[in-house]
Amino acid sequence: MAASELDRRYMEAAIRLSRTHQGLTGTNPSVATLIVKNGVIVGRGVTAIGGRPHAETQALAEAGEGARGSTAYVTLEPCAHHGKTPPCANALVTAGVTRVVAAATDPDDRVSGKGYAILRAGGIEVEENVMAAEAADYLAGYLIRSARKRPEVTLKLALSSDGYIGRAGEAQVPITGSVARAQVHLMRAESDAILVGIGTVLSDDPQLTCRLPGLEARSPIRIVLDSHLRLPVDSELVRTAANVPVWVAARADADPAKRRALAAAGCRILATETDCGATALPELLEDLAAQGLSTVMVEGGAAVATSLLDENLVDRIALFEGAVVIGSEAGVAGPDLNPHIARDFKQLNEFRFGEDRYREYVRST
Ligand code: AOF
Ligand code: ZN
Repeated sequence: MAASELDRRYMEAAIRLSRTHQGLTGTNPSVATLIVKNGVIVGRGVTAIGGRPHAETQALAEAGEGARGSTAYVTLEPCAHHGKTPPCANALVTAGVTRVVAAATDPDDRVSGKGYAILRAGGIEVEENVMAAEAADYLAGYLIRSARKRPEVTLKLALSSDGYIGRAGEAQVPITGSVARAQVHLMRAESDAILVGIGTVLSDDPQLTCRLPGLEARSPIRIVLDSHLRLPVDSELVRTAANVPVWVAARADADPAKRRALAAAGCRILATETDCGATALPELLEDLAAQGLSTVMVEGGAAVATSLLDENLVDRIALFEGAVVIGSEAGVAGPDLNPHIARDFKQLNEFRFGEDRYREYVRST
């Protein structure tokens, strides 16, 4: 039986469920499973915090005997490998599930089609690629890390209505309102790391944490591109480094005394061969992926954004536009986005957050 409109609606619900652990599952993607029998959801599962147990085993445990004769909706192909637990594909067969509707195929070599093969060999009817694009959007960090050996890079920008990112000589000029700011904090919580250039730290002294009530513990790693270790030891970032990690990418030959001072304050120093400009970025991102990071959100400034765009290292642009007017006398220009958007991106959506306009673009090339 081909996928129906109802199948798509269950899959949509599963994709939304998968979002709840986005950023919390380590190198494992956050995936979800819904087990549906006679129109009733009898089991739900989302990859556990830390990455295990997998979604399917939890959903099957909740469904119990109810899984027999059911349909399972999975946002990623069920695994086929023996990790800490037996393969989810086998668990679905053993539980007596009769139909599996799946969104994305797992690129992991240990799975990649083998999960579907186990299901079919066990007599399960399998529907692949149902809402695959929507699921892939949520799995982007995992899929990009797997295909490109680097994290998914999201460039977050807030522009005034006249197109500026700040006012010269002034720290943290408010450009968007409270609703948009809350959304940015949620995006931080869902990211593995936030990345900024040292210029942004020196001018704004930002915290870059998630300060949404109840989600404070979900602040991501904060990464500063700082070739010459100019990061002040009394900055907000360094003062909070014991609670929320701070990684500093610096030249290997940067001042050893400063290196020791930052390390003593709890920062981790990542060495790069060259200045942290465009040339060091691919290597740095590869290093971050090797250390298990799947998603990085870039929050400033214009130089870092321009380098990443020029190197084709941006996968997603999250563009907030506020009602504020800054004026050309003091306006700090952002990166020149338009040629990049026209050439390499397509618009994914558009919302309003309070008074502010939000548009999201994803790479189309
Ligand atoms: C699933 N369900 O919920 C997730 C899956 O280290 P392990 O044993 O946990 O395996 C990690 C791999 O499992 C990961 O690379 C991906 O292929 C798959 N993720 N699979 O059946 C899940 N999160
Ligand atoms: Zn599994």
